[in-house]
Amino acid sequence: MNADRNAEHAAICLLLQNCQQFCIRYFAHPFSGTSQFIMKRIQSFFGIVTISAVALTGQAQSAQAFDLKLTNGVASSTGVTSQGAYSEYAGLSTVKTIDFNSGSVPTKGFAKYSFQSNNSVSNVRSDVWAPSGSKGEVNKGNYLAVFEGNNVTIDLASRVKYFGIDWGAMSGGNTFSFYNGDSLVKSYSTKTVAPLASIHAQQHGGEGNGYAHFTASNTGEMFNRIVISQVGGGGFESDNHSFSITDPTKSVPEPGIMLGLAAIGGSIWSKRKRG
Ligand SMILES: [Ca+2]
Ligand SMILES: [Ca+2]
Repeated sequence: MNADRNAEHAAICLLLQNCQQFCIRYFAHPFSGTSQFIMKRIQSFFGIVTISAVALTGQAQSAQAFDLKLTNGVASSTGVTSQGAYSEYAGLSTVKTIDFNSGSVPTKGFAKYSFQSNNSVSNVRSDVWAPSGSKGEVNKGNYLAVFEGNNVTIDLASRVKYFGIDWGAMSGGNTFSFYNGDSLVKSYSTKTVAPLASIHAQQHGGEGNGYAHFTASNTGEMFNRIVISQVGGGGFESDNHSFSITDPTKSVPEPGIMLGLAAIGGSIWSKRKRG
């Protein structure tokens, strides 16, 4: 009996957590008024502590290597489509985002940016080569550009599991390197990513654009330094960098998963009414 009860609690905990993350993703708020009322009634009925779901989620998704996924990204949290694509996870409280719209790179705070060489060619700028929006829209804001002979190092105040980046006008030789201190954890180049891009922006002559999500699967792969460099001709254009100490990709289920979890919750609810 205890095992059954624990399984029910675990399923409902997961449902509650995922409902919260669903609301963050689609309503840019942890709970809308209606969903908050429903959540409180469910919690009251089952007497549940939602922290249990965090542990359950972690157990359910563990064996995975350092990963790269490319999506189209989304509009800004306020629906603006002329500032490039943002991470689907940018609305989470655990995710920090840098949009470069101040006109320069941050040199203090959680993420400190520095150019290897202070030539004026690699810089924060605004022009037609800015990474596009999630549907290929022209980005009219400032973005980060790096060219051959230079690179940008991002030093982080603590190790993170997640880095997201609007990567635009993909050119051969764009390179990412992830470090833990001085130890290289992982490296990626255009060759790996460009074939995955589904946006081919007209303003970039058809070059690939997309939102890249880099995630470490365990603490051993966490990183605190990222180097963005350009090998050869062309430029490395990026915008809307997002960082998270935890892995946000594991906390936001797709709508289909939400429906499945809702079905589990409904089944348990019916069972309780009958029993
Ligand atoms: Ca920007
Ligand atoms: Ca480029």
